[in-house]
Amino acid sequence: RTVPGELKWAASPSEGGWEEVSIMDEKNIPIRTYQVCNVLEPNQNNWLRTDWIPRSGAQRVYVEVKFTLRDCNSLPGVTGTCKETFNLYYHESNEDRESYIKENSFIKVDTVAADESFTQVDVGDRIMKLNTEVRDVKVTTRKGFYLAFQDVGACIALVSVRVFYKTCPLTVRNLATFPDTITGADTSSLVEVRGSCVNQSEEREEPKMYCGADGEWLVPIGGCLCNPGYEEKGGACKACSAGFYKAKSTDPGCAKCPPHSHSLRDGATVCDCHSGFFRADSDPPSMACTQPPSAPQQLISVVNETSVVLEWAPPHRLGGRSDTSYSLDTMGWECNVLFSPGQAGLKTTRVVVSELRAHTHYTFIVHARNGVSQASGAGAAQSVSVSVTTNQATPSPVSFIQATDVTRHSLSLSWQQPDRPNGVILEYEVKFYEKDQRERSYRIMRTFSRSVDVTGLNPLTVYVFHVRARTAAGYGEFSTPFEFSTNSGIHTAMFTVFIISRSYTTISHPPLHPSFSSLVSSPALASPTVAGVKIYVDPFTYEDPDQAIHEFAKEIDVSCIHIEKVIGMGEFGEVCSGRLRAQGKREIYVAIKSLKAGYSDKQRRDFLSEASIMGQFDHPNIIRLEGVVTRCKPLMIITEYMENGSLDAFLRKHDGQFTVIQLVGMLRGIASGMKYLSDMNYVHRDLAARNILVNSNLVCKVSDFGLSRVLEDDPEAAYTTRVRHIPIRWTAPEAIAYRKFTTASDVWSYGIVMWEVVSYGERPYWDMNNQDVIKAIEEGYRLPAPMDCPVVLHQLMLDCWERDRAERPTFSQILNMLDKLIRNPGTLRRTGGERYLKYIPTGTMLESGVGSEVCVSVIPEMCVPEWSLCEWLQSIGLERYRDTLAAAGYTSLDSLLALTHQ
Ligand code: ACK
Repeated sequence: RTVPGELKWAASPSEGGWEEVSIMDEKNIPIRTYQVCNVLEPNQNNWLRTDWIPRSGAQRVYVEVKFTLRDCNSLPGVTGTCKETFNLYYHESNEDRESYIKENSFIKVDTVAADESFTQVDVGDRIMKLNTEVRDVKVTTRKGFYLAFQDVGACIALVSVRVFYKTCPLTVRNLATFPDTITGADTSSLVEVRGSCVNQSEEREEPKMYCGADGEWLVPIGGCLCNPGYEEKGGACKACSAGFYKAKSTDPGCAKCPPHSHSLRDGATVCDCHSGFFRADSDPPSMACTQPPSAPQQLISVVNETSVVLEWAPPHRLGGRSDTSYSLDTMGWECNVLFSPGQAGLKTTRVVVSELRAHTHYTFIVHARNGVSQASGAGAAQSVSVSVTTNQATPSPVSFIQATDVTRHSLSLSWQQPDRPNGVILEYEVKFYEKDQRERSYRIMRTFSRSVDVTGLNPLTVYVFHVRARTAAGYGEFSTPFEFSTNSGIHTAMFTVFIISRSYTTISHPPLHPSFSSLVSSPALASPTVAGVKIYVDPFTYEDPDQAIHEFAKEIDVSCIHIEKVIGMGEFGEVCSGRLRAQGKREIYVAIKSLKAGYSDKQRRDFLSEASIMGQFDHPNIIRLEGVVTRCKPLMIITEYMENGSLDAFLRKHDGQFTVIQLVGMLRGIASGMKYLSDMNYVHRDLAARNILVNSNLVCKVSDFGLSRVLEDDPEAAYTTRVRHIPIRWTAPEAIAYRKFTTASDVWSYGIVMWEVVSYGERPYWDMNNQDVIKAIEEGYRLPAPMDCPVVLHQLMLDCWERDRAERPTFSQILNMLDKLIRNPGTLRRTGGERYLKYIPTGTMLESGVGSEVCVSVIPEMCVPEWSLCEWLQSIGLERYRDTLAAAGYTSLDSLLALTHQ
């Protein structure tokens, strides 16, 4: 169609067959055609052949032919000779050499018929119906090919022949470039193409696609990712701009530099830290730059003979990291010093340093470091130090005993000096007995040297020997037992032998406490009274602790106790549950606290002091002492059994499961117990939910009359144990600041217990650290009302937390207040929050006198009148929403319950 001059395709026959004719098209534009119209003559075989067409890598070519064809029926008298089709042929060849048509070498592609034929050839009023037919043919064997049109007697004009092949066009998919690709030889064949990553990108997975026969790209697989410092934009990888970075090719895009870092140039893979900030090798680039910590704070030391407990608070500045660790150095170094849990890489803020020399001055340095301490250049950790002097201590045990010169009746014993003599050894004590006899009868020998000849032994008998050393500080512990057997040898020796029977002599002293010396004429009088009220006696005023214990606690025969199982760990050893059948009494369940073996005199004293204190009390809300076992080991304290264990754990286990009245019932019990203690002039000092026990009837009882108050008279202990023994969160500020422990400080703690109870065992001040708690209280901060806490209860808590202790209520006032609340449950209506209380049980049983058991779990429930929506909104300070809610159709509390967060 587009060729202006003559095409000069080969034709056969060269005359009378296909002829090149110029005609006008529909738009009267002259075009070239090849025509043939020998419809009247039979046996036509007219060939027309194109010029040689180079294949150009194509494997399948498409031939689009446009032609017109005359309808045979419209031609009179042509029956039998007129045809309405022509045949398309092709022939592959390497060269454009063939000047004539080799019909035999051509292969037929198809017989082409017209979709449309026309009936007239009247040029003046032509109705040309152009047909377009496309055929495709595989050409794979030679460099090019010819096409040929065979006419067998039709009336045709070829108007246009277009030959083409298809490609999948150049494209970028998943950041990989795929080149322009020629389609495959077969209509169903796919050409697999490998893409190449665009600039500044790398292969994620080999990029591949398939080029389909129609020139469509199919099934993209794999792809590329922009390099670090680059991100994808419009199918290309663009550099991250300044202030942004991309660390890994797999990161989704450029991200803003994390805090305390910057990037000045485009294409940053990491942001540089601002000066003074650092990144540890293991820190990801997405992490903020951080700083080393400041020094640990408030390092305190508690010396216990040759051990020191060091405790400190975390640094004020952690530098934005959570990997602070501590290490310890000692000045006045000794190689065998033990650090527990360790000396370096510590996560805890407490270390016990033991096996120090007695009476020696040490300086301990505690360093704080974190992941960037090294990177910060100095490598130096921030540190704080403390100096201590260890106490006098008894010698460590003798660790090895040897027997020589063994005869029938004697042997020679020798041993090494203890590893840590802790002073000048004044003498050694050897204790021995026949193994069969156990310790029922034993002998003791004392000597200044490190050996002794033992005589007067029975022949062929196994003896057990223990040796201990004595310094000015007293006896050390006995060595572990060493067994030796006598034989038939003969030996004589002369040594002093002391035979000691195992019995204790008790010397009675009157109590030493000056305030009681006028009241108590004889220590045999159990508890003093002031104006008819019983007053508690501090067992530590007795010089002999055993006297106090036997005064206030009943000795129980161990055979009456049946231990069943371990229920926990106490300060001094296991706590077990079991049964006690005292003579003439019914069997009861009891809790049994025991003193673990290897205790010191002081531990024994502290352990039994709790029983001496508890034994003086008799109140339904104070844990009842059943008695003690002191005459055989282990020592035991037997108390009533509280099925539900300690209150804090119990509440956490039953979060949200009690009515407000039940909670107030528990608080009432505790207040009642505390009123009794304060009437007895007893200051608890460690009132906290963990020290309240709960029985199966939900009755709460105050327990733990431990050793927190023991240290008061020891000025040194009071100083060093100051922070360690004070439960900061529960303790009144004046007690923390200057150890002013009074009933008013117990009232402060009671307020905290109220908060613990109403919040179902939440930790007061959550995870704030002790120092922050002290600061916050100092600045006037007080714990907010727990969820669903009635306003009146929170107000009572706030009253307990008055800074001026004289302003705090007494336990008697607290008790009256709680009783009032229980009698008028309406005053406990909720203050908002999620749990809406419809039914509040009343507490008729609770009206019985002070000190009676409160059995809150069986209190019947009563329906209280419901609030109006308006009253409720008022109570939570949101009455301004009344009209909005009303306009939306919420007029009752019931309808409001259907509201969701949305
Ligand atoms: O929370 P608990 O179960 O209650 O775990 C501790 C553990 O022993 C160590 O003190 C439990 N416990 C202490 N005294 C008693 C007691 N009288 N009755 C029941 N459990 C007790 C306490």
